[in-house]
Amino acid sequence: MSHALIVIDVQLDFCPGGALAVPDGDGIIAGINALMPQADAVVLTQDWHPAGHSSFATSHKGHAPYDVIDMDYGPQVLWPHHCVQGADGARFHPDLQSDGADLILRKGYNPAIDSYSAFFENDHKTPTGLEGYLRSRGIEKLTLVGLAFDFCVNYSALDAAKLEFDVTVREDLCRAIDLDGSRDAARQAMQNAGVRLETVHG
Ligand code: VGL
Ligand code: ZN
Repeated sequence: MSHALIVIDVQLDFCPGGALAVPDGDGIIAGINALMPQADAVVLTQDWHPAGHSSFATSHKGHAPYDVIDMDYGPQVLWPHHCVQGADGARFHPDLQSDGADLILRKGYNPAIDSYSAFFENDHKTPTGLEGYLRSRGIEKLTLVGLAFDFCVNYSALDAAKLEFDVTVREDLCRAIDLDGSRDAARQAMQNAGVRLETVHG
């Protein structure tokens, strides 16, 4: 059974010093690099928003970062400006071995819809194309790592499970934003969906 490593959003804006820094976000990079040679395929995702994206608080008058609003497709957390196409903060962390990637998948480029998941935008309908890529390469088993555990990793893992991939999240190679208990909620949701949460002590 072919196996892919899916590395979610290890970008400068999600690391310490970045616009939407995840605590210790860069602490997982060495461990991720070490997993790359063991995978049949390595996919890196890159959060990639146009300026003025609808997920940015500044695009909604009277709203502040971390407010939650109702969009056509459901509730949406508003974020600080982050991962703007072409900006430094959107680049991969320089320590991430991006040369090891078979595919770099960008997401969140649609101005009107956010895309946490690597498989579908936040309307849960618009595909990114990743499913087709993996299936046409004969991949059935996925290991997910990266940032943030409770948002993009969580959404990606839930979609992957729904698509009937065999999904493991290496929790030790993820870090969480943890907004209002979102970390525990994400763990629960992934467990309920049949996602394997694994921590390797090394
Ligand atoms: C993410 C919030 C906004 C993530 C991306 O990668 O988890 N979180 N955009
Ligand atoms: Zn984003």
